[in-house]
Amino acid sequence: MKFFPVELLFVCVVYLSGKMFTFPQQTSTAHVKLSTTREDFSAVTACLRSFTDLSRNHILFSLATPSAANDFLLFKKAAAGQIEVYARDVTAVFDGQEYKLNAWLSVCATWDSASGLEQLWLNGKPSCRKFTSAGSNITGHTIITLGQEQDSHGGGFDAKQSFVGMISDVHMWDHVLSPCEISRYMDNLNFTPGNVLNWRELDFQIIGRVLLEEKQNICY
Ligand SMILES: *[C@@H]1O[C@H](CO)[C@@H](O)[C@H](O)[C@H]1NC(C)=O
Ligand SMILES: [Ca+2]
Repeated sequence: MKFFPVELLFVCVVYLSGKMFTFPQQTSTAHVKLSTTREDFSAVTACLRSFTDLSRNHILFSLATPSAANDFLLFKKAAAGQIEVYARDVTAVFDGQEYKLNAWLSVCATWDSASGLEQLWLNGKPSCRKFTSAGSNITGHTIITLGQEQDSHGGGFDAKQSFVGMISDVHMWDHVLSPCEISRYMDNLNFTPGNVLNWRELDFQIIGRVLLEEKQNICY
């Protein structure tokens, strides 16, 4: 189960440990759609590992609901070191991030509606804690995409914001993980998998040229 022809719509739940999605070209169509039946979030943690050589704007994680296209979003800006995290359509920019090209990066972002605070974690390092939006939940039919950024619920893609490279180990929780739990994810130790998205039993659809491949282990 390695290659999927272009334009094939593929739906399944697979044990994805040791695997990655490869997004091999810039398009405004190719993406992975992640399914969840959960619809009401008062807090979120999303984590993934990514590998890219893009220095332009690009999306890492896009969660949209009918009322907010940027309900929860991780976005790498073209400006060096800047990563944006949106919650409820409001963004905070995290600057000075060591976003290396051509390397696997571990990225997590948290938000909770009680305080309205977000935090970004990159390769084990926490960011400042910043305010975006408090007092309302992420509510309504949730569509999560990898590879494309949603400007509308499930669509509105822009090739210039697409992701090219590899993504693995995607998890999402309905609460803010403790710093210790985030460190365990980042260090690839035992951690409690996501209760909204769990890479080990991910429910997904591939649309367009995205490949599910084995992660490459380099021998020294
Ligand atoms: C927000 O979400 C939480 C968790 O799903 C839920 O318990 C709470 O009732 C929601 N609040 C509102 C105002 O809908
Ligand atoms: Ca966009």
